[in-house]
Amino acid sequence: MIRCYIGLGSNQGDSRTIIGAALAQLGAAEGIEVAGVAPLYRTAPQGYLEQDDFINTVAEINTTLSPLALLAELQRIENQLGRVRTVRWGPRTVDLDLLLYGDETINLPDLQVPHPRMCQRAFVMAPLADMNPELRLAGEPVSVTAKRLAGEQRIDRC
Ligand code: GSY
Repeated sequence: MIRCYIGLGSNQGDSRTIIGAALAQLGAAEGIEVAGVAPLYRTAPQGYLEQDDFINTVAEINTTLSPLALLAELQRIENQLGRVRTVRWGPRTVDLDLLLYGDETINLPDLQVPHPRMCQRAFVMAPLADMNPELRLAGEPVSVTAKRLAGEQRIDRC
């Protein structure tokens, strides 16, 4: 079993229900066990600012799937929950990002792990720090990164 972290976000539709449905589908998938889920956060949009707030969280999973098989499963769940890929940084029903796959580094055209922008995103680092504050990324514990980033983006537990 490989321990992985998945970032979940939604800012279209009933985001809390949609994230709940995504977590239920993750837990029901062959080769995936959900080991824990961080609290939900309401977060200001980052990147493209002219859109609604997001609901974000992070799930810890254990999986027997390969990285690409796990990515395919995440995309299947996104599609099943109605995700349509239109504006690159725009609103979305649900986004499931593979953040970490064990301690592997993966550089494929369709999959970069660790997720290349995760350490700049308070909406990822805060829930990740709730799950595993001592985890070290980019040379520091994620709890330290999360505290620093919290001053740069509005994020509230909800
Ligand atoms: O994959 C990230 C999607 N996304 C988000 C998000 O999930 N939350 C916030 N707050 N801003 C975002 N901008 C993008 S793109």
